[in-house]
Order: sequence, then structure tokens, then C-alpha cells
Amino acid sequence: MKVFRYVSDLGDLKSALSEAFELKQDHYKFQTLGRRKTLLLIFFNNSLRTRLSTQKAAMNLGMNVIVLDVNQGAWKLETERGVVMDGDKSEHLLEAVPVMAQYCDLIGVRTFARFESREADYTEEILNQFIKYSGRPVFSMESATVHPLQAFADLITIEQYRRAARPKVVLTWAPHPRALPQAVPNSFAEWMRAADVELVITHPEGYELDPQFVGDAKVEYDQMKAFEGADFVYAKNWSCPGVSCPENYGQVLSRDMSWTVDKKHMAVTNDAFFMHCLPVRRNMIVTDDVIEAPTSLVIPEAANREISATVVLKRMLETL
Ligand code: AN0
Ligand code: CP
Repeated sequence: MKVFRYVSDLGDLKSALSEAFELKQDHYKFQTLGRRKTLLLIFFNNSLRTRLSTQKAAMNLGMNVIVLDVNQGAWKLETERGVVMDGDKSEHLLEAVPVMAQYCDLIGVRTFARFESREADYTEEILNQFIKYSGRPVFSMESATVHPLQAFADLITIEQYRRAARPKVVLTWAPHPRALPQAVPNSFAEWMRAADVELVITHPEGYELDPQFVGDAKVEYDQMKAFEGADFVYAKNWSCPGVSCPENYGQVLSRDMSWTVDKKHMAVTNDAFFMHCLPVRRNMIVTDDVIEAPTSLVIPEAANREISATVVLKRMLETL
């Protein structure tokens, strides 16, 4: 595997899942595969889980790891070609990427949507420059429009806890004070459609996700109706994707607190498990009692980030 952005990059999903469950049994099963190989993790944005779980995964495989926080100590990077660099940016990505590639074998990149232009975000401008100019296998650690390591971990978690052969999984929008990317819900919808689940997406009008990720999944604007009989509730805030309202791309259109996932919502489900990728704002996205209930999977979900990262790194190492 040379690039990891979409569920299709993994090939057969069932075999990727069985590899994940093998690794859950023994995190160190392939502990010599990454010997004398170096992973470079580049963060343009903050992270707790991705940073730690991906480093841990690399160490499980015997790799060396270098982590670079671009905004803390590196030169400020220009990302657009053709600009006169007379501002505060000292170095261009066009030199920085091939230089970074000299010191590593695999590259992970975290680069959030910037909300300056829908087109720039949805063509994954920054991630693609790493793919094009590094000559190394590159994986997204949440880029402008996708978060595949998260969605893979979410799928592992659903496989681990499902009680029905084909569970009902509800992706629900929930309120948040700041504009957040669409990467997590995009990938979640994409991966759930590739899996054997019934996916229902619910959000206020104007928050329609990009059709390339939603496909033919059911969209239900009545949140309570969507929750009826759910086996898993996956909450996430996202800003306006600009599908039905291009001029509102990246904006907060609603702060409607009736969308906060609380006991009343969970009561109409099939005793559903609660999921969120974290970090989560309590009593905005979800109430304390729901996230603290025994049916909350947020911690096992975060634990599975180490597993999804190990599978992805293993597959990249195998094609070096
Ligand atoms: C980010 C987001 O919503 O994309 C990261 C989630 C994994 N969340 C925040 O910035 C709070
Ligand atoms: N879920 C997730 O990716 O968390 P971080 O932003 O802390 O890495």
C-alpha cells in the first residue's frame, strides 16, 4: 500500500479486519517487520490520540519514529506555488517535502481543512503535495476531508461489540461552538457503507455531507426518528460542507442544543452503544451520563486506533 486515504486503499476489508483482530491478540506479532525503517509523522494541527497511537503502532513493528510539529520549531511553510515569499513563511513545501523524505521510509501527515476554499480542501492540496513530492508511501492522519485511521478503528470497534449480524449505525451531527472539519463524518460514512451495517445519517438541514462519501446512505432530518432502534450511535460535529450552500462552506449554521445526545435520545435506541472519535466537548456533543454509561465505547474506540495504525503501517512496510 503506497497511499492510505480511502477504504478502497486497504483492498479486501474483511481480510484487513481479520488482520486487525489478529493484532489485537498480539500487538507485537510483527515486531521485526519495521527494523531499520523510519516513520516520520508531520503535524500541522494538534493531536493526542493520533500522535500516541501511531507512534505506538510503529514501535510495535520495531520502527524508528520521528515526529515534527510544523508550527512548533520548524520554519513556517508556504504551501502555494507561485507566490512571492516576502511574508512570514521562510520555506516552501516544495523543498521541505523532498528534504523530509530523505530521513524516513514512510510519512504520516495531519493537515486539517483550512476553510479558505472548498476546492483546495476537497482536492486535498497539502496531502497530495506529500504524495507527489516525497516519493514515499504517505498516509493521512486526518487530512482536509478524510480521517481513515479513525474510521478503520471505528469499524474494528463496531465489529468487536456488534450484537446483530447487520447492526443499525446512526451518525448524528451534534452542536459545537467552533467550526470543525468534515473529515471524521466523511470517512465514517464512507467506511460504514463499505461494511455490513445499516447506516442512517442525521443532521440539521444545510449540513449535507459530500455525496462522494454519503453515496446512497439514508439521510433522516428528524434526529429522534433516526435514533429509533439504533445499535450504535456515532456523534460528531461538523461545519457546513457547502454541498447545498457553497457560500456557507466551513461555517457554523446551527448551535441547536436539542441535538446534544442525552438519555432521552438514547432511550429510543436498541440500548445502543455510544461512540465518538474524541476529543469531545461534554454537554455540547453528549451529556456526562451518556458518555459515562457502560454502553459508552469511547475508550475502547481510542484503543483501537493503535490497531488500525499497526495494520496500515504493516501493509506499507510490506510494499517498501
Ligand atoms: C478535530 C475534527 O473535528 O476534525 C479532530 C477530531 C479527531 N476536532 C477538533 O478540532 C476539536
Ligand atoms: N480522534 C483523534 O484523531 O484524536 P486526536 O485529534 O487527538 O489525534
